[in-house]
Amino acid sequence: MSFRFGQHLIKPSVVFLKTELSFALVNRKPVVPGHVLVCPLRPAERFCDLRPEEVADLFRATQMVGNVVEKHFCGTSLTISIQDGPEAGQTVKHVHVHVLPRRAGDFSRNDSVYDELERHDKGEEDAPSKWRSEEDMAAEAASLKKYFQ
Ligand code: AMW
Repeated sequence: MSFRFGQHLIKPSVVFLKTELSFALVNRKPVVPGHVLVCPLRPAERFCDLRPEEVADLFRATQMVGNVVEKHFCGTSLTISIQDGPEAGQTVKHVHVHVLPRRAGDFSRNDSVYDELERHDKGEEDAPSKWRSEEDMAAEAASLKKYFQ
């Protein structure tokens, strides 16, 4: 069974967590190592479209995923971000929480992470040649899945 992520159909091999109402997948174009996405199973477009139980499940899943990617990628902090609507930089019309492990010095200007989030999946930056291979993504998902077993 594949997962819907806006216009994309996501293979189960790149999904590393499924809860009652949410799922988490690895990113084909991560801004930093371990940059993953947490989404509601129901393809709602905007954060305000989520039901209270979906918000609760999404944020509990985000908390668990944050703990895991921070540990697995040897981070010491997290950037957690939602681009909610096109003017906020949202390209995939399905609510998703970006979770990025952070370390000292990973960006020379700390908040440049937000510029990168804005840029990384638009225009030339989103060329298929810049995406990770499915094998690479599936291997990362398999490593992350182990934390939830
Ligand atoms: W948005 O700009 O809509 O806040 O973020 C979309 C995110 O989804 C980006 O990080 C992008 O790299 C990622 N992405 C888009 N399509 C896929 C896909 N098929 N598999 C994995 N990640 C994807």
